[in-house]
Amino acid sequence: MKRVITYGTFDLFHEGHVRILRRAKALGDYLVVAISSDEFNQLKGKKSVMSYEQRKEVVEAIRYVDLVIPENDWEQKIHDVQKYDIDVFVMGDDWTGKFDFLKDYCEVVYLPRTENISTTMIKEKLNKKIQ
Ligand code: C2G
Repeated sequence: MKRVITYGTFDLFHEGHVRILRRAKALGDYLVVAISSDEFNQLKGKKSVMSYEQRKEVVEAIRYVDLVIPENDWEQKIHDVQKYDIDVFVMGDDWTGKFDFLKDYCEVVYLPRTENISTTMIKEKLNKKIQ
């Protein structure tokens, strides 16, 4: 049983999120997704439209996802990798290099981001429509 983990906000869920989760799951048999709490989002300087509970409900419904846990701080990743017996840590390549310290504990994989979609783009489109 190869176990994979990935982290993110997953606000306004879109195909970029689907594709990273699909590819992460394809690297193993069991996928854990750590979703940023509302408080941690503030720390990240992100204000999500959807609350943690809403984002959790959406991600839990994704066929590739086996378990959703909260991401409360930057420091929990080593603990999570050990607690959930993780073999592979996956992130989009906008994070390349940022989590290489995890290589002492598991495989670290950065996957290409999906082009032309982001939560920010969706918000900008909506704002234009309202104006
Ligand atoms: N992503 C992607 N393609 C996009 C948008 C996002 O592959 N067009 C990926 C990101 O690279 C990330 C995941 O989807 O791996 C979640 O993206 P966000 O919700 O923006 O999460 P982020 O703010 O990057 O949080 O500790 C790590 C952080 O919590 C990551």
